[in-house]
Amino acid sequence: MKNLKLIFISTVAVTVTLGAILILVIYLNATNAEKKESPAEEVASVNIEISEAPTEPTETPDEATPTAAPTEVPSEKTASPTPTKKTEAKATEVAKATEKATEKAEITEAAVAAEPVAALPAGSTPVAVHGALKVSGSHLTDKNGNNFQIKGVSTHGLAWFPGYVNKESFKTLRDEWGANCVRLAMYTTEYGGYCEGGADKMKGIVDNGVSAATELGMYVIIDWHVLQDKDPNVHAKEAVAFFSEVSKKYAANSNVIYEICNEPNGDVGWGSIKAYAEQVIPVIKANDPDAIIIVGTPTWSQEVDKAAADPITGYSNIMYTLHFYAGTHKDSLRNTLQGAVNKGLPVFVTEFGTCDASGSGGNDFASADAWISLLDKNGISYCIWSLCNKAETSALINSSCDKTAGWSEADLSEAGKWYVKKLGNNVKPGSLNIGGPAGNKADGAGKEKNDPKPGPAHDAVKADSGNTSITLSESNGWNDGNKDYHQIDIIVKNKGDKEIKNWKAVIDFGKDVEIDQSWNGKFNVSGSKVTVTPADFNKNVPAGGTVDAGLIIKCSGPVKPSVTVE
Ligand code: IDC
Repeated sequence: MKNLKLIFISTVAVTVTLGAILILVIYLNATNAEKKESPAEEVASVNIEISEAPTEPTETPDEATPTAAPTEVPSEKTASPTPTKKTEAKATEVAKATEKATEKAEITEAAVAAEPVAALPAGSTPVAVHGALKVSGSHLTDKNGNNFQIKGVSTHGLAWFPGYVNKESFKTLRDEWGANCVRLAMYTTEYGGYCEGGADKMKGIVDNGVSAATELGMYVIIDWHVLQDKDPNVHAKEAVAFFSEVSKKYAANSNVIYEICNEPNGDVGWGSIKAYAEQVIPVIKANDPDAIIIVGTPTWSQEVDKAAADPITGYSNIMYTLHFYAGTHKDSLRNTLQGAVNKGLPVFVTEFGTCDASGSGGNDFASADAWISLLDKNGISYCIWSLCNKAETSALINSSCDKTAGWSEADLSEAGKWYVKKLGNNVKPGSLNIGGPAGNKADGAGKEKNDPKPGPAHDAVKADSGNTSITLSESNGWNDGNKDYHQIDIIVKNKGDKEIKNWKAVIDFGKDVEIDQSWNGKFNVSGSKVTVTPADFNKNVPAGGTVDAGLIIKCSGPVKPSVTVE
């Protein structure tokens, strides 16, 4: 009897337990189903609103304007991304969509955020720990299958600023800034670019960059920097040959990533870009089947939605480019990005700036912060533009600083300081080389050794008199069909320990020149000579201090200036 009672009680207990488990399983399934469905609903609503934000090339102002001067490049680029009336009218909706997108990112993507570089064991390197990367869903994972985010720095055009492509430079980025990658921006055209006779020189600089990054265990992106040529198909043949060569050469380097067209623009649509990519990708894959390849998108790499609607199939490890300049591109483009990521598109922000799309103008750090938090939440990799000391807002190094490595905080531009702080986890406060060893001087052996001086560029020239030292360097050069333009940066340095009360430089260009623009000084031209005296505000140079001035001259052909200090 006792036994029977026991059996009965046990049976009831087992039945009740099984029932409870069954109810629990049904409940959990239902909850999961809801979880899976809700993002889809949100994606749909986000997409509807995104479609109102026009980024169509057809709505851009005239793009045929020749880019005679660097100041004109910006206007062309700013033109397209500037919100049109239609976008403004939809601003509230777009803002709402972004809120939704961001909320969603918090819910579904929070786990994506990658391990900071700071977590690396002492003495190790990013590549030693993370090895060959893979594309997994919309982001990268490392050799251990963990989410991984590249946070890197793009060089400026390799032809303009080759002095920063060296091990010391990259080491500072790795150890003091916390960057794990360098992007080598190799312009295809402009300034003696790869397709304008610069192929051998460019390959040499790329090789320096890849070797330096490899020795330091950093990732490195080889960027085929399509810009003025607009349509990557224009130089598809050269691209195929180039990528075939480099992918063979670096097949064993697990740190090399290929970016096959920086920013298609003009009226080239996704279909043509895809067709171009489908020529280049198999060539790289034949040498390096697991290579990560990043493909640009229409309208200066903004239309990732087009790629999301029609991605490249049949290959692993393909990613798509989105570029933003925080002063120009805001909620509308952030929405486009989130929409594409929600559809599972692997996006890589290989280039962004904190200022406007011209690379200059003011910084918009509030917008830049919003961008970075969106990228971090989604585990999207990024590189900032650009590692140089050009007198433009996007340059990360102050134009008065000629070091190519070991920068102190004071050597960094506002954008440079912001980025180093952004990489925050990685850089301990004060670990920047403040007052530490000087890097390679841009006017010294360090730079000249690496500087192949393509196109109209010339060596930095320098003259001293007493404690005044004046350095000239050509930071930009272009041709408008009739004349050659040369942008010459002038740095006046007081090497002494007493204030200098006045200064004067005489530059001889060796041929007749005209002045197109000038800044921070008074300029007098006579034949081949330009006399530079201070503006009213920069006559006095404090002990150890510098003054920046500069000019753009017009003439025919290259120039080889010399300078004397008077
Ligand atoms: C800019 C440089 C500037 C140079 C110009 C033309 O900052 O010094 O004169 O190119 O070559 C991009 C491009 C990038 C641009 C940058 C800023 O990828 O090459 O660099 N930008 O205009 N896309 C959007 C902005």
